[in-house]
Amino acid sequence: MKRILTIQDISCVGKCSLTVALPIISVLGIETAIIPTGVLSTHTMFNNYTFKDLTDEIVPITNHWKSEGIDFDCIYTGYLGSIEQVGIIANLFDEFKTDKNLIVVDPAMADNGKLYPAFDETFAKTMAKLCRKADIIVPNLTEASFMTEIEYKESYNEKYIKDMLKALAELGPKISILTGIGFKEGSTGVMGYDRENDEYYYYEHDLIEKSYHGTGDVFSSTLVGSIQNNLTWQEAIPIAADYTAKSIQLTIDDPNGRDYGVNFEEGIPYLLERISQQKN
Ligand code: PXL
Repeated sequence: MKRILTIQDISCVGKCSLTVALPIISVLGIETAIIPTGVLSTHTMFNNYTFKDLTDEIVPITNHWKSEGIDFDCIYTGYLGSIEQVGIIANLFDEFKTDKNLIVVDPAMADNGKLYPAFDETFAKTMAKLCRKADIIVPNLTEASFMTEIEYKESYNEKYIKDMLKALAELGPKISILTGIGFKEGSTGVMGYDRENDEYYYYEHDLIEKSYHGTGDVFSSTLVGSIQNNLTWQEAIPIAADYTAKSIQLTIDDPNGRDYGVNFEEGIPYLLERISQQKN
């Protein structure tokens, strides 16, 4: 069985980061080790959330793992709490990187043109440096624009997106995957760029107008879990995008739905069906 290490916060209520990554990656048949970077009562879109920083735990945890000879097929990071933490994770990548394993960075820090409340532009620049060490990065357009310092645009054409992907590639990752990219009214999609082969891939699907927190984490966790099931990144993108859209639709359809995160749980049978179809 493959083993992923995912490094993100625990938002106790909110359906994002570890409470999304752990169930999704596990259900895809991958052992999921974690480093919780901090514990929050809720995600940061609630008011008055509590936050306990766990930065001091990271190095002792990884030192123990090193002494036990524990290694990982993939290391996947999401929301990280501070600049100091990003630096520690960069060292962790150096220590645990092998010839075979995959490093995936989802620079979860911004959306809709704005940084999340806990971050500033210096944090975004530090996150850009972490991307140098990644095989795959998964930003949305806002995160990409903060990291590349290219102006964020709400309406754009294909050239703007392809230039953004090239600028992301210059940060260092082999593959850059931009989420939430639509060129037509009523549609959205995901565009990826493979720097070594100079190849783009675009997957388009219907846009569901309502947006929720945690959808980026559903997408990235599914992408990572699918790739660890030996799918290519191009095969993994439609599954991750469609499962995210399904989770949004299930949330909208639920008369008792809560709006702080998406109903990825009831979409799990759909996800498993898609993965098994792709593997056959
Ligand atoms: O990736 C979303 C996310 C994760 N963790 C925390 C957040 C958010 C989004 O708001 O606040 C703590």
